Amino acid sequence: MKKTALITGATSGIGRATAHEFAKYGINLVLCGRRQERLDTIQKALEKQTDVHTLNFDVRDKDETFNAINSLPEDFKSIDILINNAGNAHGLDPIQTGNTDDWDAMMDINVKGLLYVSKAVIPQMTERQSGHIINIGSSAGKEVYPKGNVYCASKHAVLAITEGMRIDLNPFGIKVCAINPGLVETEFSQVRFKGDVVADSVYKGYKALQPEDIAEIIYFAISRPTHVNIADLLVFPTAQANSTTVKKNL
Ligand code: NDP
Ligand code: 8X3
Repeated sequence: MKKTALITGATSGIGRATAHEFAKYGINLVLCGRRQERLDTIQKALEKQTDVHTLNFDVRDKDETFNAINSLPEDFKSIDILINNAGNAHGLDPIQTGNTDDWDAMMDINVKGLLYVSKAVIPQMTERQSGHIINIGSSAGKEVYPKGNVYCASKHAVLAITEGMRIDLNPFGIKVCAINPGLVETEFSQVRFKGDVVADSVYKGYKALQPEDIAEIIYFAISRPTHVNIADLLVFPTAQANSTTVKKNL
């Protein structure tokens, strides 16, 4: 029986690469994001390999999130795998000069958005007594770095929520996992620096992780036998030792 995965943030970076990886294995896909034209392009590319449905909603909007997930057609309604990936950083500023709109965006998307999507999907998993939830955290969820304040807080929250989910969903046999990457070359820095040229320098002088590296790890996690749950995984590019130590050849 084919499994169905719902992936948030599937229009770019890690989420899009995960959609491509899962399609190779014939997993049915519910791809989510706000940029419909991108969802359409990815759907068109992957439909040769598997069945794909797209959902356009902003995870910050609770009603939109519930309405979108509740509107899934019969063939896509039963979600076996939830990849909570939508998220981003907004700004890199000391706490004293941080922008409150940036703070709102990070808490609303990375924390509350993840909760809304999970709340919309979990009841069917508890009912079936099966399911697998992968939350994309970050090395920033394990370590705070200068000017990372609120982004790091949002990712620490993702780890706390992951642990809470694993405990509460344990009686139902639902697997819960956090995958925590270090530097991955995606649109992340374009978003964080609002298109500023500084974004171009983030991945220069070393080989950053590629979104496909994380996608392969996500597939590894979801393809373990029933009795194996990868609970928490930290992955860096070889050039990175921690949030502030990156070996660059510039
Ligand atoms: P990208 O910017 O490439 O992708 C972010 C994705 O999130 C997009 O598909 C975007 O879709 C979606 N998204 C953003 N805001 C919203 C929203 N309000 N509602 C719905 N979807 C939204 O970044 P990454 O692929 O790098 O990021 C994916 C995850 O990985 C994030 O949680 C990030 O924190 C985490 N991460 C990234 C690292 C990195 O170095 N790149 C390292 C560690 C963790 P759209 O705009 O179409 O809505
Ligand atoms: C993304 C990695 O180091 O920019 O979560 O916070 S970092």
